[in-house]
Amino acid sequence: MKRILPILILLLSSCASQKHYEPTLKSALADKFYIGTALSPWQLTGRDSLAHDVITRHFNAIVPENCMKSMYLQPREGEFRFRDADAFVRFGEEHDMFVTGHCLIWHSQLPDWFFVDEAGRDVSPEVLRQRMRSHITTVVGRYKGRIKGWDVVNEAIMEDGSYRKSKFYEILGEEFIPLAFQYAHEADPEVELYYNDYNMYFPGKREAVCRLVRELKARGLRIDAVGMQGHIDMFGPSIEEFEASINAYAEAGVKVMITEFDMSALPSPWHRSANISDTISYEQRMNPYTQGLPEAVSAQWNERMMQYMQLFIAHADDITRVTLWGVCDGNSWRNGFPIRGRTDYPLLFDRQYCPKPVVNQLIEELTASNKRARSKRK
Ligand code: 9MR
Repeated sequence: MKRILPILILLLSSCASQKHYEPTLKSALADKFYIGTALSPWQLTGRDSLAHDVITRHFNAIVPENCMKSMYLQPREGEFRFRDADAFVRFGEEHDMFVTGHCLIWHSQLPDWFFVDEAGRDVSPEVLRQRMRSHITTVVGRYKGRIKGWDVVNEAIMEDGSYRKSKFYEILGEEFIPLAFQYAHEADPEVELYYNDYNMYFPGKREAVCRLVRELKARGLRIDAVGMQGHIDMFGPSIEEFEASINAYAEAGVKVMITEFDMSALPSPWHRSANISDTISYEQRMNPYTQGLPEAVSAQWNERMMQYMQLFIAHADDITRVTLWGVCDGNSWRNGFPIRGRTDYPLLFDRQYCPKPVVNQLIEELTASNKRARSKRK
């Protein structure tokens, strides 16, 4: 009890004044874009009432952080497990949210059996096509009409514009991408389809993704949006770099979604990436803020986050959704990447589930400008 008491006091007293702060993020941004968050199964139960309050008050779009990846949905060939995914979709419906599925075809978090036969050899192109079709048809078909958009292919292109040498690519060549879009569209002709990737502001990747979009469209295949993940940090990318890609994707003829936004507040002296295999070993100096973020760093973080939000708002005609990769700092994957065991501060809500200054600033500014726009119209 001795140890729990301070935590209880902290939680009870935390952001009490802001708890009923109105309006919320989703109402302030209502005429701009959906504002979303990634969820884990335990956040759906409602037992964590603080998280539940933040999720349902501030967000109107959700994406599953892990439970719809192929290793969880189809751990063995033909054996599907939908319990967590079903609960996730139900949660979105109960709270009238825009539900996105993540992700159908990805080289990572994929069950071992997907590419190999019984003897452990690579399967033929034909078998892989059949496995892709069966996975996509079963999963998309199950949530037909309920999931509004799918990340069909995730992270298939490298920063220099070349194709990632995944098993999908090795066995099927570039064709695996159009095939995945085709199968998804056949399974639910109404559902929106997206290509999703990180480091989408790199010029090489940008050109290749624009080429891909144009090619899919030229073949008559459906692609509605490009997802720019946006796992950024305090040192880059610049607003201008990011904006150049928003413009380029929009010009290629699709909507843009910011699909996995978070901004690390920690030292990041490496090449930026969201590639989970790039884990770096722990060093104390790389984890300087275990007791909280110093005022000056927090001010910088909030200012840079505000600049990004303003960028997205300025491009609201092209951007249909901005989704944060998690609800609050304590649950973010970035505490473990690319170095395990750090204390990071990448999201809009802190470890006590309180909104950071940028949230209130955003709500205030949007409310004021919405009011001005309304009185102009009168
Ligand atoms: O946030 C996810 C984390 O919990 C998983 O351990 C990790 C495994 O690869 O995947 C994370 O989410 C990734 C997302 O699905 C695709 N883009 C990069 C994200 C961060 O790695």
